[in-house]
Amino acid sequence: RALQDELRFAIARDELLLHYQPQFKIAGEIVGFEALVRWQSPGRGLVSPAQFIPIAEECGLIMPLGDLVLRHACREAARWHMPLTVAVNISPAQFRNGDLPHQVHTVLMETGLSPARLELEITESVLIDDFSRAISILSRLKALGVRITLDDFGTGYSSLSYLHSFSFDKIKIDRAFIGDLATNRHSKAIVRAVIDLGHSLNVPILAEGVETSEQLALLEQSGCDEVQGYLTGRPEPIAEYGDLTGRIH
Ligand code: G
Ligand code: G
Ligand code: MN
Ligand code: NA
Repeated sequence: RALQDELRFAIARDELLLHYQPQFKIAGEIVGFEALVRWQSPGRGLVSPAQFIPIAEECGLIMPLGDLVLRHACREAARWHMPLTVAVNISPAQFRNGDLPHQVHTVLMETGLSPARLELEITESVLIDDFSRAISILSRLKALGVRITLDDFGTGYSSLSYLHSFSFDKIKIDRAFIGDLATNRHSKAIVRAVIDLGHSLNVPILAEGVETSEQLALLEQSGCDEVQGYLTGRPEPIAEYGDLTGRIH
């Protein structure tokens, strides 16, 4: 309750900010950034989204919060010197309520960001909720020219039928399988199978949560397309990546 009220004020007082984590081709070329929201609270310090996103989802604040994140990310990316992609996480609640394609269209118009530079990261749970509605929303988003990424793949209710029903532009293997990639032969087998599956479907695979050069080498051997993780770059204010984006603060 208290946190909920604080969060409501935080949105109004502009205490939310975005950190950006770089995503790379396995050979090293930068592809883009994932926007990750943070709450700079006067009382609590820097609060993780793992703490406040679930609360925002429960009380409906995810709608204004999600709009703010999308708007900020697109506005910021439109100013980058290089035409890199920006990936924005979309909560299942944003999918269920409101009109996401209309909202995305409006934000693209207002910010002038090229649709091809925006990637929306969704999880399988949106497809479970209301499958046919979700497919219709995804198709409308695709028609705008934005890219759709399947996030956290391999956790939750991974169903191969989802990959059959919709052409995702990218699949992110959940970091749960990357963490013990070097030590757990099951994780290694799963990661290889997902990469092979992606290639058969013509969908690039990004491994998230890459923390060691050993993991990176194994991913490269397995033919993984892209990587993201603490090894190659932490989530930081975009100013920290000024040399990559051409922005100098
Ligand atoms: O950045 P961090 O690892 O602390 O994020 C924790 C969780 O919060 C992750 O599951 C991430 O996807 C989610 N998250 C981060 N930023 C956003 C956002 O802007 N919107 C939504 N819906 N989730 C986010
Ligand atoms: O669910 P999603 O994939 O959006 O989650 C992104 C989250 O993963 C962010 O909170 C980010 O801080 C976190 N993250 C990014 N890279 C790493 C990493 O190398 N290791 C771990 N443990 N977490 C990471
Ligand atoms: Mn994500
Ligand atoms: Na993820």
